[in-house]
Amino acid sequence: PRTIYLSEYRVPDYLVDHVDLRFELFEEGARVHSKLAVRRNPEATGGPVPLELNGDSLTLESVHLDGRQLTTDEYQDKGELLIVPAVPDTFELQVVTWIEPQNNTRLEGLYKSSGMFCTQCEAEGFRCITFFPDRPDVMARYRTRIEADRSMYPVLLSNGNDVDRGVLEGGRHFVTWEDPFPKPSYLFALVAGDLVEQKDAFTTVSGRNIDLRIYVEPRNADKTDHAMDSLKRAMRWDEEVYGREYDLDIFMIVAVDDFNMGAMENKGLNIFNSSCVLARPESETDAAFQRIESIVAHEYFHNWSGNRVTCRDWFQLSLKEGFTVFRDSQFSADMGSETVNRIENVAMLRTAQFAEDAGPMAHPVRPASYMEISNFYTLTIYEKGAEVVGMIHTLLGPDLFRKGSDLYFERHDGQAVTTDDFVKAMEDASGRDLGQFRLWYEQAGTPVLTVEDDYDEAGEVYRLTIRQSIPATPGQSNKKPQHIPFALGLLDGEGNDLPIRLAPSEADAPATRVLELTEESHTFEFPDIPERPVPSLLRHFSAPVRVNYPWTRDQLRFLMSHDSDGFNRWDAGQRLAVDVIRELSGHAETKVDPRLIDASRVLLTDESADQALVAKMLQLPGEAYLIELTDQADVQTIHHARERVLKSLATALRDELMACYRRQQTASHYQITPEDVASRSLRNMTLAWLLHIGDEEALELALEQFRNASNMTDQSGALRALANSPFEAERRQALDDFYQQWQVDPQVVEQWFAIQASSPVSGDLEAVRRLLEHPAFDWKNPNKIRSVVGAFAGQNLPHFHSQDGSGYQFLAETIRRLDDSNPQIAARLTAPLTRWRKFAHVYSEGMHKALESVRDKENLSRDVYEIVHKSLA
Ligand code: B3K
Ligand code: ZN
Repeated sequence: PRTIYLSEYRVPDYLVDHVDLRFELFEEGARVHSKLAVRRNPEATGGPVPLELNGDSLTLESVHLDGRQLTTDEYQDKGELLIVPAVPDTFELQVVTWIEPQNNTRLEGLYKSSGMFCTQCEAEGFRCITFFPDRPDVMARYRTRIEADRSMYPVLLSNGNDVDRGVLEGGRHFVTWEDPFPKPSYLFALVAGDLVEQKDAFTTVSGRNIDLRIYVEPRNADKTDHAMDSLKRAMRWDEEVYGREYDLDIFMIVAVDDFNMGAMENKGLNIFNSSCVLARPESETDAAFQRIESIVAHEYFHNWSGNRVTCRDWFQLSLKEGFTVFRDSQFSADMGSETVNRIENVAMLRTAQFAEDAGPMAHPVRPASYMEISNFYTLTIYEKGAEVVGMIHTLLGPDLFRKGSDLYFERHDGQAVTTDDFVKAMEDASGRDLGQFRLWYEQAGTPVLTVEDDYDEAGEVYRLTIRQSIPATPGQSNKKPQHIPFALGLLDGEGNDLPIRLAPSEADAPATRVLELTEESHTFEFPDIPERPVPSLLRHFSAPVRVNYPWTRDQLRFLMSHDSDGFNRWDAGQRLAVDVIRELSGHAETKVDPRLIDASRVLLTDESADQALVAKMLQLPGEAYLIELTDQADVQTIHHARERVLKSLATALRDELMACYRRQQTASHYQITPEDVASRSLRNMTLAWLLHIGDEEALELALEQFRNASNMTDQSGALRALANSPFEAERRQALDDFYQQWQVDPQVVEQWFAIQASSPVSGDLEAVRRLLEHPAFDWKNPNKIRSVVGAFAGQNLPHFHSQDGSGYQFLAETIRRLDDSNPQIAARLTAPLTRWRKFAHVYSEGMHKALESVRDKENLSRDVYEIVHKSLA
């Protein structure tokens, strides 16, 4: 496969102003008639060039130019390219193609999911529908007529407003849609199916009335309320916080079961993976409710950050994704608990994005090259990209940031632009120089900050020296220092914030001060500090960096209870736990530091503390994070050390855990307030700890909770605790009962798969292989694959990293099997193997072998090829 470089970017030779599509949908395939109004791009240089259109898996039936059918020697059909050598400056091109959606297992372009037709065009799926300049800087107005059997496909949807409909011969009908906004082809969408709709309405700030509709299969009709409420909240929020109003008269969401990712922001017609939109309390967990709220908002926010202003080319992907993730995190923080949201985002970033940034697939937020763009929908583009936007927000402050985003939307409305254009708008609106800041987009790798301090008692001056270094990443060895906002607090002996001055007697000294690091090393002096303070570093995780500072365990405990920054309270607890787990690793005699037990006791018993934060603080750092912090990681040793800490805590705090469990009473009416979510999470956590140590009384409580739960958070929490407990008979029974109860609901069956596949107790490799044979498993459904294979490789680390290499071989087999049918999913599953260099030899050898066996498959897809070859390089 060929590598594509950002430096090769050229403006398109031809532009398309208008696209007229007609789809004839049948069971044996679909005929696509396309009529393009094309003109030479005035910005393109050089003489006339051939017209080149992208295509993929298309059967070409005919080509007409300005109404005249071209003979086969007037064009070249090269499969991936349709070339018409001689074209005038302005013309109309008509192309008819035949495609087979019913055989499309890649789930890109037009395909079928449980009997309905649907599309996925980002990034390069439109070329699987018809020949087209399939690149985001070609923006056109679309008119789409869909024709299909009337009884099988009563609902026919596309982007924009529906302008015409009627009945055709042979039991068929049609609907025509017109989208007034020019858009890139990746935002095109079509849906045809037998769906029910939930209707609602929204009045915009300027008084326009918008029709809201969610389309689902009839069996899911009772699962749309939460998405609809989330949508209305998101629409209001975007008006209030960003001044963004919705622009079409109708906004539609469709749920489909077979989908490669979470959801897609097609103009006016968002298509969602069922698991990211459908929920009711009985069958979905709090986590699902929260995920749905944030994804519905994310896709909605794309209407401005992505659709109205889109990407010039796919290297700019973070322009829309980083900014939109930043926006949806702000929204979630406003809807729930700010601190808890920050903790969850950072935990994910530090576990998974830092790992990506330190591995063979590391790339800048704006990559310089790729082979397959689908591989670049990464944590770096999304989450690190959001952190980069967040740092601009921190540096500018909320008001100037808003001025910047207003300017960005106004200046670039209707355009396809670059991350640089975004930064420029922020600079122009604020007057700040973000020149050095741009390195965040260009340099890969996670900066490491090393912090040293000293205190001058006589002069009452506290000094902080911060050094930054950025590790080498593939293709980038010598990095320049970056511009890093570093939020600092200083605590006195009582735990109060000291005012932080940069000059003596500075007035209005803040309690949290954002220092700006621009050099390799910076020394800051803080006067008027009457005693040696405890530093609270990188408050609110003000930059996506690693921080090294020699905290003592007493300092960490002190920060856990006193830091005014909730995020750093949590972080101090994590650092203490990491330190204790590491101390135990490979040392069977070492006892768990009583300070960790005491700290946990305080958390468990302090009813006045913010319970949402408490629930987070009590969770031990995950195995994946512990691995990420370790060179030459020994997974089994890490797993056992963490287990030992967990068991010591559960044993020592048995009564407190029981009391905490019994104290949690949520309102009988299910709500997803931060308080209720925290309460359910504490219940499930205390239960899990107690079952982990085989507590008989807790077993009774778990069984009761499992049987009598009125919502899925409680029921699956109990099931998860049982599935990870030593009570074999009860655990099997509960798993069987759960399946019997929920087998009609595929989303719950996915949870049932994942609970087992991710469980070190219930999910050894043999059990996981049995799940693949289960009648509910389906190799064509990405959610099922993720809930078994993904959960095993991503969360069941002791079994996946079995030292005999069987887990790796299993994953390699799965990837080889999926590579032909669904390369995107196969490539995603490859991620856990790519980091083989991170592990001790007993592991890395097996991972390497597994990668080689994938590499040696014939006709490897471009998706998997890129990842495997970069990982082995
Ligand atoms: N933009 C889509 C992701 C498309 C992935 C294509 N392989 C969803 C989102 O980020 O909103
Ligand atoms: Zn997105």
